[in-house]
Amino acid sequence: MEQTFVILKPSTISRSLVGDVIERYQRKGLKIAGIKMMQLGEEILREHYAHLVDRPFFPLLVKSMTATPVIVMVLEGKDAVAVVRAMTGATNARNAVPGTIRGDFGMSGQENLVHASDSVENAKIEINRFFRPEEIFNYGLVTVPAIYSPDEMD
Ligand code: IDP
Ligand code: MG
Repeated sequence: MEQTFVILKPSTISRSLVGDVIERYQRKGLKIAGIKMMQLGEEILREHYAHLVDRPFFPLLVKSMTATPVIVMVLEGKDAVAVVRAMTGATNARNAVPGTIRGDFGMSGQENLVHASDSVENAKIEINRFFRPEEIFNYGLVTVPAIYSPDEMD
């Protein structure tokens, strides 16, 4: 099934919301295929946020993303990229719809709790950037037949 990439940002770690955020993904029916804690640095952030390096707020973004370790995850499910993006909410958490992670937990455009891949193509690139192949696990979830109909399980 499709995989997507998520970062629980320092705003999630600092506010002790790790359990609340992960619980949402699990309750939705997404499978955790990979998860680990790591300290990000400027080099990987310049790659990951290449579309933002020339923006005036980029130094603040690096400071924010390196303030504590982060938790990176690979989540798996049907249409996982679009589903997780929808659960994430708008970039500026003040504009994010209630019911989304940013909409329920955040008040900031920068300290917006989570990163989620925005396309299937970028999800593949981001997973490869942050995970080694042996850190991603292929295992069965006994709940799957209750989460999907047989013709949705491809
Ligand atoms: P996204 O996280 O919703 O995909 P992007 O535009 O890819 O949004 O931006 C990446 C991250 O950079 C955002 O999640 C946020 O932390 C930060 N960011 C984006 N735009 C701004 C801004 O205008 N001010 C401060 N931080 C920003
Ligand atoms: Mg983005």
